[in-house]
Amino acid sequence: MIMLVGPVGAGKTSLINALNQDCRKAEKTSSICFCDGAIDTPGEYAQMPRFYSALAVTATEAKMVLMVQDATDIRITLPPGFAAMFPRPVVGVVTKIDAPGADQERAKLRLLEAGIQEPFFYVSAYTGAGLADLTEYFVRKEV
Ligand SMILES: Nc1nc2c(ncn2[C@@H]2O[C@H](COP(=O)(O)OP(=O)(O)O)[C@@H](O)[C@H]2O)c(=O)[nH]1
Ligand SMILES: [Mg+2]
Repeated sequence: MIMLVGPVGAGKTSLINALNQDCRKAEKTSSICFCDGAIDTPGEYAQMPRFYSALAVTATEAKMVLMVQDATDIRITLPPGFAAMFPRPVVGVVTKIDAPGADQERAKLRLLEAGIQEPFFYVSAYTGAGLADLTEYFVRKEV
């Protein structure tokens, strides 16, 4: 089981759907959702400190946390050192690498600032780029 964390619109639900080869369009996620072998979380939870404890507790249900960073997002949305809050290994995933304005280096910097270490994964839910690498990593780590 993996848990996905990241701001509103980062591409968490789309990534879960793509990993499951589910072509449904992602609907807005309004509560923590145990679905399709993953824990999906509302973006607001990563953006509002009062929800952090809920995220940390829910992470105990997962074997790994995916911290999702949108490659097109110029804002700093993840708090510094955010990764240290989780009781599970945190892996950085950069989404939307297909999109205009995507900047993988900037996205990587955001993840480093959030306290996440290599390896980072660069994916697109639209084109499927990078999904095989990520899936292989899950298999290797037995999540
Ligand atoms: N270009 C592009 N857009 C994406 C990708 N993944 C998600 N999106 C779009 O980004 C928006 C937010 O996606 P969503 O999965 O709902 O994000 P969430 O709030 O993190 O769950 C939607 O309009 C998606 O269609 C991607 O890989 N490439
Ligand atoms: Mg969502």
